[in-house]
Amino acid sequence: MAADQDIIDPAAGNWLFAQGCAFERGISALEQLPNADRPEFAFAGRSNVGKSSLLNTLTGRSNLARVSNTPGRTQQLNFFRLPDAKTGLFLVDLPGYGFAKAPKTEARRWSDLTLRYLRGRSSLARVFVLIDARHGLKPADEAFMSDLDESAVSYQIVLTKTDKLSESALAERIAETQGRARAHVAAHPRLVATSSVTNAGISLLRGEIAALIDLAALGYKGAPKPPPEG
Ligand SMILES: Nc1nc2c(ncn2[C@@H]2O[C@H](COP(=O)(O)OP(=O)(O)OP(=O)(O)O)[C@@H](O)[C@H]2O)c(=O)[nH]1
Ligand SMILES: [Mg+2]
Repeated sequence: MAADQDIIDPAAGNWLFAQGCAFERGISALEQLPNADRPEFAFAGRSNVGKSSLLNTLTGRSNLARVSNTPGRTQQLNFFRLPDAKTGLFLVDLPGYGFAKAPKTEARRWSDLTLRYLRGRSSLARVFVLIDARHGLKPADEAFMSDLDESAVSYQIVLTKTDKLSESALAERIAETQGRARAHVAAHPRLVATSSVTNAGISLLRGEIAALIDLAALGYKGAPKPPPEG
């Protein structure tokens, strides 16, 4: 598959995420969306899966996106711009789904807004669907992924909290999740296994984003070339 031939360059990703990041706005209605004038990467997943933590770790900012022990904390679509100073890309922290304790009407309102955003956003480059490595794909994740399949919104699975698993349990989880993702037409074949505690997979995930961006336009010169021999 062509996607497997993509070249992921963690160094380019690390460069991109060293350029500074800032909060753009939080929205609770589609009319409040920023202009679709740059590539956008959205982070979705069940409540408490670690979306906000992952954004903080990616950007190296410990409190850029709010992290909470209280599921359902992120109730808006929160936009962050990267780099801060130039037009580069948007990162979007989405409200979590599958949060049983939220009032039904409110939960439905958030998920309606999120789905309408995902289906209609022309500048959306990729959705990262975060899955807790301890739990794997749950029915709510499969349902969300099927929604994205039907709307032809391309997404990539990112395992979170891999620090909570032994190496062998993680290898099993990766194989199992990848196998099940193959049944989903819009799922990217590569999976990224991450931890916001150990930083595992963080440079790789930055590289996935950098691969879809015009880095030269942001001033990236590439890795320095070794001097010619002789
Ligand atoms: N061990 C471990 N804990 C993590 C990791 N990432 C997040 N957590 C913890 O998981 C809890 C939820 O993290 P959040 O980042 O707030 O999760 P969220 O997906 O943004 O949650 P909502 O906004 O409520 O949907 C917090 O207690 C985090 O400290 C990780 O990689 N490893
Ligand atoms: Mg959050």
